[in-house]
Amino acid sequence: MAATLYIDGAWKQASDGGAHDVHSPHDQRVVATVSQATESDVLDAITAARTSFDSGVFTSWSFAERSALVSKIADLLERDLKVIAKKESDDTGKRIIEAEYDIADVVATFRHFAALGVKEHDRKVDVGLAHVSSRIVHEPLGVASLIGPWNYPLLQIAWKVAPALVAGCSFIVKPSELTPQSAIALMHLIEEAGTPKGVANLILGPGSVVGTSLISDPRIDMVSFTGGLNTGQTIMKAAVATVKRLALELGGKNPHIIFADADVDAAIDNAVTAAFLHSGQVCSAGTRLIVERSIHDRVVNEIVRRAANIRLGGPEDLAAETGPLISKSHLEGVTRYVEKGIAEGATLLIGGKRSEMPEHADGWYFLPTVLDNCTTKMFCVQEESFGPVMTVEVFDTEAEAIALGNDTVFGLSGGLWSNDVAKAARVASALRHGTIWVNDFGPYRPQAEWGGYKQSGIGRELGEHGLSEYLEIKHIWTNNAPSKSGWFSDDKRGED
Ligand code: TXE
Repeated sequence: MAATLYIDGAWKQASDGGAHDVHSPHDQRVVATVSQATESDVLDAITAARTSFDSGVFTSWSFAERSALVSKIADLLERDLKVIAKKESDDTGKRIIEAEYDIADVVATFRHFAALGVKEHDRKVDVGLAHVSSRIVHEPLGVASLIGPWNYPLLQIAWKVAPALVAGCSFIVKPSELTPQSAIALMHLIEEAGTPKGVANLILGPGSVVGTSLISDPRIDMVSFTGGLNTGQTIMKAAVATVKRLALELGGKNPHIIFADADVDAAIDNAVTAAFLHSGQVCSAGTRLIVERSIHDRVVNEIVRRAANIRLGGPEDLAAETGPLISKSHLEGVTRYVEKGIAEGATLLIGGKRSEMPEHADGWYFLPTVLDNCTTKMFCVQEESFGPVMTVEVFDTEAEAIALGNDTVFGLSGGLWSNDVAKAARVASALRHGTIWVNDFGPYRPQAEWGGYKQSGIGRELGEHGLSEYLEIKHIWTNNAPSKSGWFSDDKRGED
């Protein structure tokens, strides 16, 4: 087995020789066997990151030099795009074409941060005193743990690694144990591009085994995490003792509002995509449909017809439109979620169970599902299933649509459809979510900030703010005509 941990500039096996198999969600075959780090490997990785940071080996590079490195990694990613996409498709079960789109987005992320790095970050401050020069400078934050999920494995890691490199941080990457292969490939490219030893480190294994030190060790300055709410809460608790900076992206339950005055055909088509793309395993999936009562039947009947036609299939199935769920336990969780919705009074219109097609027998395929007659207090409306399950609620007034759209502890994203420009602007402003799409659902660009209100997380990735997360801000005040402060008396009385 190849050595797959990357610690202090060297590829290593786990210190106890431990390894685990990665299984395809499509047919359960073993697609890779990778090292599973021990606690002592994790501590070695933290030591390497801390030592490299404190030595100045990378922080001494200018922003322009680090941007050039990130740009070079983008070139290497582009060179290896198909190979990496195949690995990601093996791990996630998603179609190769989708994985290729994702790796193209990874390249775009690296290019965005490389371009941002060469912009001027520091600034002069006019403090109103001729003899004082005052400057705000930006410095690398320190050592970061970068922990990623399994739905968009390399993309979510890229949103963290690219800005961390531009900023000059040292870091430890930990991808999901279910999808480690693309992170291993990225680490090879980071090495090939000439990153100094110890700056980038890779730890593999389940969070419950290798995560504790990554989120609590005092030598870690920051944890950037994308994953479930419960894990996010665990990370916040662990970060308290040493007041670590946190960047958390914890998913959402995203409202998708259709007004009767919208282009309803376009809205329906986008609603199908929003809910069922990647079988709903998308943090910004539009799985909570909120539709004006007068068009409910037209919209829902058409969505159900479309859902029935969605073709499920594995990586190599050219006719497939979406793939399996990530694991058996996730499939079981989504099944229970639908059962609970029905028990609470929702009406199952389609799906609600595992695919029974013979070609899906070995995979974790769940049918596109629509639950109608939902109300806001139901578990299935409030909680994220992270599967292909759309819930439907109705409204009569604009105020009701806004209230429903905001009746959630999450706040990652939301969409609305209306041809009334003023109404669309009012609703977009009233919805408390980090991204709002008007007459659209789903697109994002690395140039625009991404992140959540409320329990969807803390901080923002991408955009300009996505780099700021990895920087400290320092104010340097220089008095060019030093003089006494004169605050306390320098009277010599009492010295005799
Ligand atoms: O995520 P976890 P899971 C949501 C989605 C899903 C649920 C649970 O609703 O059903 O989360 O998914 C690492 N210390 N999202 O259980 O456990 C873990 O190894 C340090 C939303 O797969 O949060 C993995 O690398 N690390 C989401 C990462 O955290 C720990 C994407 C995510 O795993 C750890 C995925 C610990 N104690 C799921 N425990 C999104 N926001 O896009 C786990 N990890």
